[in-house]
Amino acid sequence: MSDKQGVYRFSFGPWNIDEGADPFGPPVRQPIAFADKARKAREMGFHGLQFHDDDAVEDPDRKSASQIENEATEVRKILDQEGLVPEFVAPRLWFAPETIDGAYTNNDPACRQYAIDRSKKAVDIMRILGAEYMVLWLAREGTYIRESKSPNEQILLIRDAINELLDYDKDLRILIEPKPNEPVDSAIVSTAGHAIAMGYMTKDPARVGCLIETAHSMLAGLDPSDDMGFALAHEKLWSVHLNDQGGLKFDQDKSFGSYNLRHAFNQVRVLDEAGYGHNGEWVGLDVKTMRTQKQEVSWKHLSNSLKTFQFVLEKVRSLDKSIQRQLIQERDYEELDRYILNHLMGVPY
Ligand code: GLO
Ligand code: MG
Repeated sequence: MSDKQGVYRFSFGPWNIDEGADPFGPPVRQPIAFADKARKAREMGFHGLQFHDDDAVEDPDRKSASQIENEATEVRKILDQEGLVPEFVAPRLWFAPETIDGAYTNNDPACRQYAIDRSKKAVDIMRILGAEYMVLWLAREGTYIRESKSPNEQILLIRDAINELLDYDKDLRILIEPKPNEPVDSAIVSTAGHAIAMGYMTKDPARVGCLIETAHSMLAGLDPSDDMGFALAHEKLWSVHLNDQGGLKFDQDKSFGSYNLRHAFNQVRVLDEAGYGHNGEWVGLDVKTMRTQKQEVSWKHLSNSLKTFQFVLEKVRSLDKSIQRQLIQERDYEELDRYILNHLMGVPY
């Protein structure tokens, strides 16, 4: 455990202010221009933005290198104007027809090649934007039925693809964002353990870390603060996606702390006690606008999540460690539970 407290820079992605479409209904809000989202980000107190490759350059598959350069340069100008930093670029490897049955693990070698070429374009975009690293959310690497792919082969194909990207850019750092399911029934790199082990299999483990998202840990039936602790112990927690989730259902991406404040408290406690952020690690949010929200207030889940983080951080730092230590020593965990609940509720202890 570090004796430093954490230092925090916050980010979100343009997809986190969305139009409200879901699998059962169409959009209910108008799209908001990127420049307006960037301005809002600054006004709300964020320090950076996250990107998919096509958040910066629309449909990069159809663009020449110079078109990519021009479009990404425009985005960079907007970021500079707002004083925002691009945190990462993630190749969108789950949209194109070539990725229907997976990207790096597709059974068709031509589709696998598409995924690698697309990822290299994402690296190029990352460099033009000046983003700090690449995030790999391996959305369609997995199966709908087990007999369609070999699990060990999938792992080796992902390793080979990552190795190729590490060769493509000698300074590239990749963060794997694990998720156990959705969109596929069963993802092959499903937990923090899988993501970190995957990194160790590559040719340069020092350049591969992970990003833990609250909801993804919960969908795996795990406690996000434990996953964060696991990654911290490996010195691999290079970013987080904070949000919340009401149990084992679809990926809800609710505002941070909105379902379970104690979960939120423990995630921030684990980060803060480890001195998170001193090596430049970001606190990213990956939260979705409620479909019911009106256009002009469609960013409140972001400012709410930020406020909750600050509130919970204050609770983490004002926890009386001597009481905590004493109750641990007495092994009176019922009393420790009481103390924590009183502390969170603002009731005198
Ligand atoms: C979806 C993921 C997704 C990623 C984003 C960046 O469940 O959380 O939002 O975080 O595509 O890789
Ligand atoms: Mg995420």
